[in-house]
Amino acid sequence: MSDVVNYVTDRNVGVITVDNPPVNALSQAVRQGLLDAIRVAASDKTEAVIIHCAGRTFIAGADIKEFGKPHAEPLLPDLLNEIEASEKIVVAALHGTALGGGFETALACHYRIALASAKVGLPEVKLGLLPGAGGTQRVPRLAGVEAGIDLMINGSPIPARSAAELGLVDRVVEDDLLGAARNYAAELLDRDAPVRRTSELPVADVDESVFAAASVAAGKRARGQTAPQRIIECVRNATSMPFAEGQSRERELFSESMQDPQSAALRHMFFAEREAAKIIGLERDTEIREVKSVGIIGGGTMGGGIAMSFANAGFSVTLVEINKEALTRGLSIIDRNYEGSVKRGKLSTDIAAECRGRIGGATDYAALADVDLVIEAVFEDPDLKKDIFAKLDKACKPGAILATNTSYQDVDAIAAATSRPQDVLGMHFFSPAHIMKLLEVVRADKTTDEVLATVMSLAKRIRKVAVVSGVCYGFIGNRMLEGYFREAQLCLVEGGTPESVDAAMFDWGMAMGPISVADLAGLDVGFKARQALPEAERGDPAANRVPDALVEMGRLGQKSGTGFYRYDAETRKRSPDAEVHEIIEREAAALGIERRSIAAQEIVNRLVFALVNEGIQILAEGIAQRPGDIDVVYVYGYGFPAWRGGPMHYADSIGLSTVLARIEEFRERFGEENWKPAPLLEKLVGEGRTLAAWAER
Ligand code: 3H9
Repeated sequence: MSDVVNYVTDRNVGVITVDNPPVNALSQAVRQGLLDAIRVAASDKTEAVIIHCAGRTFIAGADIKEFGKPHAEPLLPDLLNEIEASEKIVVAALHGTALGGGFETALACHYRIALASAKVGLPEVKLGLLPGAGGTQRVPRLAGVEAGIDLMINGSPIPARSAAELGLVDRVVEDDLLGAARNYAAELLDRDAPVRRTSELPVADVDESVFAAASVAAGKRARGQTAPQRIIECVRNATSMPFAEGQSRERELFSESMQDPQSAALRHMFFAEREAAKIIGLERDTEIREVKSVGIIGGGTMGGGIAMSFANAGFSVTLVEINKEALTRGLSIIDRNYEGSVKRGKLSTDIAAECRGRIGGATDYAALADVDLVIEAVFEDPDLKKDIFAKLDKACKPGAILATNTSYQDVDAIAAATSRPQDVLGMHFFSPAHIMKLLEVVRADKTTDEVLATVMSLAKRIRKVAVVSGVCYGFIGNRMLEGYFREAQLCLVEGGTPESVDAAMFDWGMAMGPISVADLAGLDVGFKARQALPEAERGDPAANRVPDALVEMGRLGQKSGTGFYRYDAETRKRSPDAEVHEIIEREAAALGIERRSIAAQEIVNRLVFALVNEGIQILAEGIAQRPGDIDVVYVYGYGFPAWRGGPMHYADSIGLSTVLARIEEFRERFGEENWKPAPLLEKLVGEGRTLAAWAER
């Protein structure tokens, strides 16, 4: 029938098969193929039709690559309305992930059967969109208003059985989906089941307050985002308008979302995340080493979290500490973390016990003789790290990959402490490592392609989003943070307060303000890192005055109960501290700074443009492969709002000339030391190009 949609008849049943790898996305060809097939089925001798998919999944949604291009007929909502209007029973047979427009296709069918392993969902919200092919109108008719709003605002897929409980799926089977779908169709015909059109079902009444409550909840959960509010409006329409009117309003709001810069940013993130996994210059078929067992050196918070990440993905893990006490302490932190995961409902007791059972301990490197990968996660002491790598070189088998979790140190120097620098690289996890998604993979000078490719594929197995970084102080993320934190501290002494600086960034969309982040990380961490550097490299002294003073007073941040804020011992809730305000004023006076009122916009511009400028420099130096990689680092590792697309996409979206103009203004006001535009930024503005265009070189 077509390359991507096939139609065959089997006695009295017509079977439509979509076959558009990799995920059966609804490209124009698929939509046309489905329309042709349903029209042929309408006029042949069959009595019922099954829609199913070849390959690994049912339709995973609209083809995101077509977004932003002119609409090509047939449009999905029209196609689905025609499927629903069929006079013959249409059964959708679901496997894999039936998502977005794919699940909407299923909802337009009259009955749905699914494999128990299938998941269904409407993830459009994650792309800054709403279900635009009748989903907002059909879901409330099947699952009710509250469950419907929840499904669409949450965006995460749910298992077939949960969908069946909600009324979104009619039958769940363990295997032989197509056989079961044929039997189901036969059964429906036998019992003269009606052509059950979802659009003709009523929507259960709900109190108006449900929508207000959902709107407030979405405002909190998805702070700053527009799509959830549009979804709620659509669902409210489903309760007050006839289907056709609700659907036409859904189309208008879908178009609005598509034009919204938030959706452009989130779609950019979707592709950036997948592109980051690809290493420029590396063959797709680069051989990778088998990794089954992992050794971790250091049982602190970081080492423990890394151990859990691997154990949770089925690897056997050996945690090595310097003595029995330290090992017991390390393993007990892991125990507590697993207990926490069970309490929060993230893992069942059985699964947690199974994962915990994969982690063993040792106090001797001899225990690492046979492991395939070792990750060193001790504190940031370069000599200690080199010493450990020299020992690992002796203890580990040939071919074992040796990785350091350092946040700042020179991975080339660490590799040089071994006789096998080709097997050494950085794996920089983010705390808490069993929860945070980001992994910076630091490619050292001599790291082989095979080792790099192995670690990138491992990252996927432990469900991390990996980004490759070259070697430099702080790699991509922490190096960019330096200017961001510097400006936060300068805004403080120039007239801000911890509260005003944090509020400016939080309201702009950051997960946490920079001052709270510093308190969470521990003020002593930055302090020690500064002390380890020659004085000339410690950064702007004006930016260090207040944090240094706090550390000297024993105010180390959350862990000591006081830092820039005061923390409740039980709840960890923070409150402002007048003493800190006094310290800030005192240090400002000592620096001869006349404090002034600083607007939130100035705070945002100074912090964000410092990030952007350094990011562009990192690109120019080839430390990051592409702008999207930096965006992935910031969204997954540093709480940058995904709906702003990461710092590089954000810079492109507001225009590089605007970014340069602000940086030049700051250079005038605050001096060249801190505000030197990246030469690549100046070049691109001169050429009228974007970072995205530059990346396509
Ligand atoms: C929508 O449906 C709007 C409608 O409501 C209304 C319309 C009017 N399109 O993730 P993977 C590519 S909005 C195009 O690595 P996995 C992906 O880029 C859409 N391409 O695999 C990658 O390509 P490459 C709602 C897509 O097994 C390859 O497929 N749907 C699409 O880890 C493999 O992807 C969604 O938002 C797409 N829709 O996960 C679902 N999806 O190899 C988005 C994937 O060149 N997709 N690709 O890098 C997903 O969540 C995951 O891809 C999925 C598979 C779970 C399906």
